Amino acid sequence: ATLEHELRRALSEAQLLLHYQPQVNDRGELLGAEALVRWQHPQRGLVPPGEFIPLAESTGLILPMGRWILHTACQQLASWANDPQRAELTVAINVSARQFHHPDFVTDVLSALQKTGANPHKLELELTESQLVQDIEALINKMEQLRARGVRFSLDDFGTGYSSLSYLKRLPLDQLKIDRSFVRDLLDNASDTAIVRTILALGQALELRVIAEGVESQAQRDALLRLGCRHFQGYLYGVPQPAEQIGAYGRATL
Ligand code: G
Ligand code: G
Ligand code: MN
Ligand code: NA
Repeated sequence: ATLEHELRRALSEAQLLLHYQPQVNDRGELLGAEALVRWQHPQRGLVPPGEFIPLAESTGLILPMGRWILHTACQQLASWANDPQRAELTVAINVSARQFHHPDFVTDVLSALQKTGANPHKLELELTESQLVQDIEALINKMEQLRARGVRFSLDDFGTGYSSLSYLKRLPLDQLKIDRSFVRDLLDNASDTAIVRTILALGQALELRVIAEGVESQAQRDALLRLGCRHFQGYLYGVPQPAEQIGAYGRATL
């Protein structure tokens, strides 16, 4: 069977699952998690998204897959809402360009929220710069419709794309995610330090929260903190993991 055929079957036979990666504040308190899709393949084992998301996008399978991801992550939010230990957690979802630009996107998000009873204020949608180069009026309009219900927006992999600053200023965003490529060599690369400092200053000027991705060591975290970063995600705090493990130790400092 071709990979496309297998991917279709993955959807109908419930072989997809979501893992969640912790996001923490400067005190190491768990604030929420980013949902990351995995494919539990009957023969190949756990297939990472880098190996099937591009195919899902080119075949259009990303549409039903994206709806499943939205629904499942919202179900998780609704379930955490009933657990005193996890009630305040947020969930971030990666939205692909094709999914976001589909005419039904806003309706799909609202329907996932309504069907699951998830709190829209706890839902964050991650967009990447490359998907923002389209019709800006239509883009802002979609974002505003969802923001009116409380949904928040993050700009993922920030710094790796090519959005102009004037463009960025117009977008109704809530958060920038510093791409992990800048965090990786932060400790010994002066350019990366300057870039991170600039992104943090930009966040401050535009009143956007900034979270650093790919934080793997305490030294990286300390350097980020000295530069003024207050939110972190990365292996230092946890790999993407099954939902049951998220917050299993309460809001204990990670
Ligand atoms: O988890 P991992 O590092 O392998 O993810 C690789 C890439 O796949 C990342 O760029 C991530 O944004 C993307 N990805 C992971 N989960 C999802 C998802 O649920 N939807 C979309 N559209 N992309 C995802
Ligand atoms: O593109 P996006 O930011 O959505 O992708 C997140 C991806 O980054 C996930 O696939 C996740 O597995 C990976 N990731 C998360 N934390 C770290 C980290 O600390 N180091 C590295 N190298 N990758 C990470
Ligand atoms: Mn992401
Ligand atoms: Na990213």
